[in-house]
Amino acid sequence: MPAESATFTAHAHHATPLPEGVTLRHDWTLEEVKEIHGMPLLDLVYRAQTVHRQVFRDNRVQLCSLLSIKTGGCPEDCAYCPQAARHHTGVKAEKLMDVAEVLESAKKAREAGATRFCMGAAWRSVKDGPQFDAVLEMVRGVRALGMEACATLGMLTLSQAKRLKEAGLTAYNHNLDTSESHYGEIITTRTYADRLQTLAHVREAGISVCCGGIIGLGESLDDRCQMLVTLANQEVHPESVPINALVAVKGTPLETQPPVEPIEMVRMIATARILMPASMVRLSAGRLQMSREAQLLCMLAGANSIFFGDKLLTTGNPDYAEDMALLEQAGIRPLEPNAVR
Ligand code: SAM
Ligand code: DTB
Ligand code: SF4
Repeated sequence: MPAESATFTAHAHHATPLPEGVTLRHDWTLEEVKEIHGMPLLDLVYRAQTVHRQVFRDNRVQLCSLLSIKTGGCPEDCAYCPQAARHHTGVKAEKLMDVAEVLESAKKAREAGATRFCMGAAWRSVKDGPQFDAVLEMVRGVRALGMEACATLGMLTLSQAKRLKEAGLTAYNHNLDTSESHYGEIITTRTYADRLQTLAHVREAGISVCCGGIIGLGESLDDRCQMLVTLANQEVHPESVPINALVAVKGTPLETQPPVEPIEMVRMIATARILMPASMVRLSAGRLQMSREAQLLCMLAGANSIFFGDKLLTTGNPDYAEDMALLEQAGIRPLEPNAVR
């Protein structure tokens, strides 16, 4: 079926049919996933691209902009994170940003071509009160700009998830980060079950789920594949799956981790694309360390979104001009706002 004729929206795959021949499975085994992940690279990329073109229009990548609305001073102990108060990384703890400032930044991102605005807060969990009310205001403001709004604020109760939904939040980002068995090596201040609980609240509130992970934390190939199994075997696939390469920040316990090989990102992205054909797969942190060619290979493997703008939360990202040049050179067009596939 020609991809152009598939006119269902990217965030309501229940209401809208998948193209013929595409089925979503929720019963992947670790063995199967390891086999896919370990295929000869060109076969793997070919299979992922084939799946990709069944579902998505070709040559389209969504541009998302990230903003840290509350930076640093986080009580959690995530070993990779520069914002944990206990790591001495030079990231200073700041207050929650003003609503107006955040919306100014969203407007700039929109003018530069971003269609999704993601707001991150270095919180363990959301507390009801004036700060949460301000975040709800930010969400309304971003939606009023015609952009998709995503937030990542730590753990949420069901009632908080419902309030975010009412404010118009498109998606909530809450990553599993790694496999359940490796989780305790990376974070001790909360459990995998806590993560899954928040994801259930997000799902129940009717917000689209953005959930993925990081490679390069010292995990095994089994851990990487097991994380993908956990993501893909949820009752509904996360609509959005960010794949991050560790940005090893000085002062964190993972500062001496060897850099992730770009080909490992390609394998993760291709496998995620094959397991979750209808989800947005996002080439997230770590692009600064990747060549243009490696980034394009990730897109060939099914990545259809990048963070756009020279900053992630606290670390760097290629600047607008560089990314525009890359997309232009490759003939890739940004997905228009509220895009259909
Ligand atoms: N505090 C909230 C939480 O952890 O759920 C939201 C913000 S937190 C910074 C969002 C995600 O950023 C983490 O789950 C992790 O996947 C990613 N992240 C943080 N530091 C990273 C790093 N150094 N390299 C790659 N990804 C990172
Ligand atoms: C995600 O998976 N990656 C983004 C977003 N979700 C919030 C965060 C990347 C953070 C990289 C480290 C930093 O800039 O502080
Ligand atoms: Fe805090 Fe989130 Fe960083 Fe963990 S990843 S230390 S919860 S900001």
